[in-house]
Amino acid sequence: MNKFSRDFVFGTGTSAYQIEGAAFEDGKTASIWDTYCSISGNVFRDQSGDIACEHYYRYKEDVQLLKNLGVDSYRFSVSWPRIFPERGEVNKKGIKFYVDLVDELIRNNIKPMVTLYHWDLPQWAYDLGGWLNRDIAVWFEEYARVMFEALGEKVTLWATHNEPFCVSILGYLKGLHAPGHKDLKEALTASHNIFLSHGAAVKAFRSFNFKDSKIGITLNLSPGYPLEQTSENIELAKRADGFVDRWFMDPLFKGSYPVDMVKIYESKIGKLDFIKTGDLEIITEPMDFLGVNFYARNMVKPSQEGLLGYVGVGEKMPQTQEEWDTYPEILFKLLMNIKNEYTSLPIYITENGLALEGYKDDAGDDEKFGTIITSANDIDFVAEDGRVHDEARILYVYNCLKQCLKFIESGGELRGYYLWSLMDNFEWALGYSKRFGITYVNFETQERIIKDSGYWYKKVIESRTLQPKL
Ligand code: IFM
Repeated sequence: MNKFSRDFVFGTGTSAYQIEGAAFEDGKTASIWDTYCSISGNVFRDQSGDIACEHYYRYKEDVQLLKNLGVDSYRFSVSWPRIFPERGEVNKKGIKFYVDLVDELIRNNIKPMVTLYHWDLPQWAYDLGGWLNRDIAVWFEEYARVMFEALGEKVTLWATHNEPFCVSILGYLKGLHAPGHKDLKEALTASHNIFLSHGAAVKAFRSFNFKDSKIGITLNLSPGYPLEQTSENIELAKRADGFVDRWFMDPLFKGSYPVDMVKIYESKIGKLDFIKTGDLEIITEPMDFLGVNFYARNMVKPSQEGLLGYVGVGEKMPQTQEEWDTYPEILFKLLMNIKNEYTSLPIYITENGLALEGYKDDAGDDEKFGTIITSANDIDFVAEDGRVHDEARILYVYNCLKQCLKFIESGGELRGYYLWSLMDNFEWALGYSKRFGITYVNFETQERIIKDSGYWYKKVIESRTLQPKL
C-alpha cells in the first residue's frame, strides 16, 4: 500500500509560547517560560518568545499559509496565562483570540486541534507550587472547562497535555526547561500531578456531552535500545524505556506505574508517597485517542555518570541538529508496541519533524547550546533563488510517513499525522538556533517563505501518495 486514504488527517502543529509573541498583551501575565527566559544563561543567546513569530497579530496570514499548504487540520495550543492571568480571574480578551483563530480556521475548512497545556504554566500557578501542588488538578480543570465552554465542538480534537515527560523530567529533574529544577522526587511528583489534571479535564469534558469532538493526550515516545547486544545493555535499554516511555504510558493505560521503575526510584528517593489511593482511577479516565510525538530513539550504553546507570549515545546514527538519534524505522515498531501492549484507541502522530541549523554564522561555536554545522545541507537558509532547499527534512518525513503507511497496512488505527512545525519558531532553551518549520521565518522582518519541504508536503496531501523528493 502506498496511498493514504482521503479521510487520513494531514496537519501541522505549533504551540502558543513558541509562535504567538505578544507576551504581555491584552491582559496576559507571565508564564514560567517568560520568567525562565528573563534569566541570563538559561536560553541560547538569552533569546525569548516575547516576539517569536508574532502569530498573535498575524494569525489570519498564518491561516492562509495553512490553506496554501492544503492541510486538513492545524494543531495549536492555548496559553493558560492568557485565559487566567491570575488565579480565578478569566480574561475575555484572551479567550477572544482563540475564538477568532478557530473561526478563521473553520472558515478556511481547516479542522482545529487544541492542546491545553504546552508548557507555559502561569507564573501565579508556579508561585502556588506549580506541578508540585496537587491542587493544580483543580486549577487545570477550571481552565479546561472555560476553554471547552468557549470553543466546544468547533474543535475536533482536544489534547489535555503535550509531552508530560518534558514538563516533568526536563523541567524538574534535568533543569533544562522552565522552571529549571533538578530533583528526581519533584519530577515524579510533577508527572503524577500532570496525570491527575489530565484525568480531571477528561472527566470535565465528558460533562459537556459533545458529539463531534474527541479528547486525548500527547506523549513523546522514544523507545530504549541497547548499543550492544549484551544482557547488561539490554537491561539498561529496558530501564531507559521505563524512564521515558513506560512511566508515562502505564498509568494511563494499565492503571499502574511500572514495578521495575518504582523499585529503582524508591531506592533513590524513598516511598513515592505522592501517589494516593484512588489516584490511578482518576488518571485512567477513558480517552478517545492517543497522540504520539516521535522524533528519535533512545540508544543507551552503561555508564555510572547517568542517574540510572546508563547514558544516551547517538554518535553512530544520522542526527538532526538537535543531536537526536533519528531513526524512522523505529516508528513502526513503536506503533505496533502501543497496539499490542497498551491500547486499541485511534492514534494520531501529533508531532514529527526535523531540526536544521538556524544560523549561517558562528552559532555552532556557542559553548552551551551550539552544535557543529557539518554541511551546507544542515542549515536552513534562503538560497539565491529565494527558496529554502531542505532536502534532509523531506527525506526524514518521507521515511517516517512510510512507517505510518506500514502500520496502517498492518491493521493499525492511525488516523492522522501532524508535521512539526508549521513554521520556524522559538525552540525552547535552544532559542532560534534550530529551525523545525516547513515554512521559513525571517525573524527580522517576519516574512514567511514556504520551504521545499512545505511544497513537498502539499503534494503528499493532495495526492495522498509518497515520493522521496519534491
Ligand atoms: O518544539 C518542540 C515542541 O514544543 C515539543 N515537542 C518537540 C518539539 C521539538 O523539540
